[in-house]
Amino acid sequence: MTMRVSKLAAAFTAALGLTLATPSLAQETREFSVSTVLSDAFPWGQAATKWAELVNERSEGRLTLKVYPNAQLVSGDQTREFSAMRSGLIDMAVASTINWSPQVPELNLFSLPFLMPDEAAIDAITQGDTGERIFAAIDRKGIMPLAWGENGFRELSNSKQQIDGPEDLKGLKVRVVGSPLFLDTFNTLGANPTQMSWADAQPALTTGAIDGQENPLSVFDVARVDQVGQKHLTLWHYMADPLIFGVNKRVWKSLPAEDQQLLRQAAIDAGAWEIEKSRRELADTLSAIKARGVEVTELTPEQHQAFVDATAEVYEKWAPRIGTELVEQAKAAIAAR
Ligand code: X2X
Repeated sequence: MTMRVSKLAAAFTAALGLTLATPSLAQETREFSVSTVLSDAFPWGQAATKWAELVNERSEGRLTLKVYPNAQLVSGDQTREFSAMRSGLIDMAVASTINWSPQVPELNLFSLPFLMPDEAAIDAITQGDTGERIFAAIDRKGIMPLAWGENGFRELSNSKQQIDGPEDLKGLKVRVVGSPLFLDTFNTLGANPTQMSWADAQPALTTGAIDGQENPLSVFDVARVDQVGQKHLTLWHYMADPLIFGVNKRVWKSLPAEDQQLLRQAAIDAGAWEIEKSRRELADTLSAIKARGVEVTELTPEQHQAFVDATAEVYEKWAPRIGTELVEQAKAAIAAR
């Protein structure tokens, strides 16, 4: 008898399980847009593609992330991406801290010149309490941040001459993007910075309207920046822009908890994969650039220090805007790395 009851109960549970499972099996498939500035020819775009692949695989085809590269969802205007995402024009993004820094002042932390001397310093910020605090700031501004990736240390190129000291930058027309912090950094160095999108930068380099630009080695290499006259490259590692995987809040709230978890874990895995890959590829990328005849300048500790000294005043102006406490916390995390 007892046996029968438990069999019955098992059958009942199975039936219940089936009815519970049926709606989720029949659950509609959903597609979301993902904005990036660089395509999957670059590590950045590859991070987004990886995220999309993992989400598709792990949701068994139920969730699709469609990647729109070249900032096309904001007509190339990459510093509008955050606002477009917040307003719902874009569902998700894998974005550079630089491009969101006009709307999230805390993200200017990464743009402070010579704050992070090496990759371990980036990790000390992103993988610790400082990173959590930055994610909380993004969250407060209306985007759900899920994971970190990496664009990389940004190196300086130009068409005019070798640069190994601040005096070499005098009057040089350098393209920058993001918040006004970049104008301050390059003005302080005596350069003549001009803000423009990446879409506009490439023709401007070709025509010689600008003399120089700064971007990670992977971008210099894949976009073939040497072919538009940028023959001098200085490895000054003055800053690095992490990537952030983020989701519009309404989209986020519309997802059941298990799908939120799936999206988050896939972003963390895609980010870790991309960070490892782009760091591993750096040495080969540099060799390829040198092999194409680009003059690559490495700085001596003294030359490096001259740049650090020349940009010190950027901290005075920007630390209060970023949050003095946040800057101090980041410095402490870097010192303890
Ligand atoms: O515009 C740039 O320089 C780029 C591609 O690196 C960013 O989107 C920050």
